[in-house]
Amino acid sequence: MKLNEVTITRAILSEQSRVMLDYVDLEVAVVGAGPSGLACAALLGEQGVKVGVIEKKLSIGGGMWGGGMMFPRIVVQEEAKRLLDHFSIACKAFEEGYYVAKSVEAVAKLTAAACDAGAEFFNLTFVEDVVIKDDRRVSGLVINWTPVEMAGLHVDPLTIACRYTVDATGHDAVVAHMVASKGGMVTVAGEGPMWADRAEAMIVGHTREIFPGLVVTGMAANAVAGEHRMGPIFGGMLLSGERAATLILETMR
Ligand code: 48F
Repeated sequence: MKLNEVTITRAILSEQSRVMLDYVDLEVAVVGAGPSGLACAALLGEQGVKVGVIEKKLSIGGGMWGGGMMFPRIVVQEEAKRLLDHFSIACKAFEEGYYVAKSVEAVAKLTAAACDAGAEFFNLTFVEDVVIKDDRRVSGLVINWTPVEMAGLHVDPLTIACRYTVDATGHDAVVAHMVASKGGMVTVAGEGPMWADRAEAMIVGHTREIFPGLVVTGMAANAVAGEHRMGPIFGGMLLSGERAATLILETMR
């Protein structure tokens, strides 16, 4: 078989154009492909929800890739071990209640689970604004290519519609800040100093709909609540992603 470069180009353009047109309108937009966003997207996808994951960077995985200070291992506590098992992420017991997993495997398996569940990934794409109309609800997102922002180019963005947005942008709580900046409808307290035990205990409770249509998860949930950070223990991120998915399923269906 002789390969034709133009056929390869046509295959990529036609398939991605089809997907992008389809995902102009979606049920849930997960902003940020770190551990909480990936878990949320995978669990929503498993329930048949149309999910798009929008990730600013080229790579998927957020802060999970780097493990702890570039040692590619993460720690997960007993409460979240069932989610490691759910996503077939191998782990080793360390001391009682502490499990160690490979950060790269964890990202790869969460990503694969989200793909298998039908979630679509839009990487190199960033959310630069939200749509809020008379119904006072986040009903869409304004997106653009990351290289446009990096190059400082003046290129107008495009807009997609979504029933729910999940702010899974980590420590910066980017989408929550956007809503907060539009007239103080939401307050972002900012995250507190390191306190792993408390931060992990509180994160699921902080995972909530902070504004109609906008659910915060992962470190974004703790940052909005003024809660502590926890470092390279990731059980809370997975449990928070699961909580965000459950909240949305409960209200959407
Ligand atoms: O930071 P990140 O991994 O978020 P997370 O799921 O997990 C936090 C942990 O990694 C770690 C921790 C664990 O104890 O504290 O920090 O809460 O992933 C956030 C992702 O959001 C992307 C960003 O590139 C990263 O991959 N992101 C940030 N801003 C935007 C965005 C944006 N405006 N549009 C799209 N993606």
